[in-house]
Order: sequence, then C-alpha cells, then structure tokens
Amino acid sequence: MADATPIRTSLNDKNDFSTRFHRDGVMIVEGAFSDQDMALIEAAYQGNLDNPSPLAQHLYSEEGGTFIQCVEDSSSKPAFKTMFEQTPIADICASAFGSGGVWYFHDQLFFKDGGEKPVRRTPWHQDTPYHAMDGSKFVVFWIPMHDISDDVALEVVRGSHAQTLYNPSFFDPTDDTLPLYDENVMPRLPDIEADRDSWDIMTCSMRRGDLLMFHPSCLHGGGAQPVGSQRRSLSLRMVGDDMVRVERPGADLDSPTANNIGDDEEELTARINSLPLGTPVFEAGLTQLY
Ligand SMILES: O=C(O)CCC(=O)C(=O)O
Repeated sequence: MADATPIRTSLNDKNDFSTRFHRDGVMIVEGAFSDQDMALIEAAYQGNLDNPSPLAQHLYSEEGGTFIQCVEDSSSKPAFKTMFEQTPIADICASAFGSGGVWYFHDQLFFKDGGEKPVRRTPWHQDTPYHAMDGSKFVVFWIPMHDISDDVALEVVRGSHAQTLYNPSFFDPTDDTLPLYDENVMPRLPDIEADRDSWDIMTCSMRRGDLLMFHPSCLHGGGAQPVGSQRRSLSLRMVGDDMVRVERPGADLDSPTANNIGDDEEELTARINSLPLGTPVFEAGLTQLY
C-alpha cells in the first residue's frame, strides 16, 4: 500500500489548500469535521440510502456482495441544505479553488456491504470524462462515515488530474478498462492494478471526520470490501467559475454508468448539455454554496 503522508493536511494550513489542490489534485484534510458536522453529513447520507432515487444501482450484483451507488442532485433536500449551512464544506471548497464562487454539481452515495460475500474493487477511473465539462475548479469531497483502513481505502494517483484524460470505464464486470466511448476519440484506461509501482498511488486511510478531496480528473479506485464489513461514504461534487461546457463523445447506452442518473440529475445534465460550448456551467442554474 502506498503511504498517503504527503497529501495529509489540516484546517490549520488552509492558506496552502489552493496550492496543494491545484498541484497534487488530491489532499486529505484531517479532522475537517467535528462530531456535530459528521452527524449532519451522516443524516444526509442515510436519508439518501433509505430513500434512493429510482435509478440507484446495485453494481456487480452478479458477483455477490452489495455495492450500491446513487448519483443525484440533492441540493434542495432539507438534510443537504442544513449540512451545507452548518458545516465548513463550502468554506473548505472555496479555499481549495483559491478564488471565485462554489456551486453544487451533484452527490454520489456509495455503500459497500461485504455481508456474506466480498465486494470487488471499485475500478480505476476518472470522473471528469463522464461529464460534458472541464476546468481546474472541480472537486470531489469523499467523506466516509467511519474509520477507513488501508485495505478498503479509496486510492488516488497524485498529479494525474494534470495528465491524460482517459476513456471512462464502462464498469464491465469482466474488463475494468472497457471504454464507454469510441476508442478512437479517447485513449483506453491503463491497467493500473497490473502495474501499481508505475503510478504515484496514495492509499487514503482515514478517520471519521477526515475529508478526502480530489480533482475528478484524478485516476482513482477503491479497495475491495471483505466479508462481514461495510463501507459507507458520500461523494459531493462542486464546481468553480472556470468549469466550462465542453464536447464529449456519445456514450454506449448499455453501460451501467450511462444509466445511473436519477431524474434530478438527468434534468441537471440536460441543462448543462444545452449550454453553448465554453459557457461556465454554473450558468445552468447550479445551486451556489459560496
Ligand atoms: O467509493 C468508491 O469506491 C468510489 C468513489 C468514487 O469513484 C468517487 O467518489 O468518484
């Protein structure tokens, strides 16, 4: 496992956040959230897990353990509003961007339950190429509800946000690098698991209250979940003022990743996709947090 010490920081070093975020693309803010903050974040997470959007997915169900993911724009839900009003999420995000406002894009809930069968790794992928937008002020806040050990941790390739943008993973159970788009328009993902030493992998073990932030163009993947254990985490995605509408190839609509969006998210995506190329995506009516 790769040591994540170089990307660990705390709220005492907020003046450094923007430099670190734009340079490394990934950082762990230790102790970012108080117990009270975590109670609000967990209420938002649990509300979505208990009332999933109709298009929430059980990924890789043919392989055994439970792997639920659900993408939504939950910004109008009371639990999310309270979370944004009463925790430092927006403030930390503004510090990482370094200038300008912060707008909410969407959330993605993850629930891995080993139960009686292990849950497989989350394949290596980047998030940005799934969306018709690009820019430097784009972030995932990955927040676990409990301590996370190395073996189940999310892993991120440091600095990869500034390198190649690969074809998104199809999330095919038999081939992690199977591309979502035509291979002639974007290069296929490399097989990082087969060649881990060639990549600057940060294995992000965490304590409850820590925050993992990464640019969605960073290559990232998650550890497998052993039998009898669970992993509960919430990803929040925010954008800044330099995120603009770009062209993306058409997706293969048989892929789970092309069909995982709830109604609110579908509507939001349509609004973004109708913007002229080069337009800041916050103009699609995104909720401003800062
Ligand atoms: O939690 C995981 O295993 C995957 C997380 C992820 O891909 C994301 O937050 O973008």
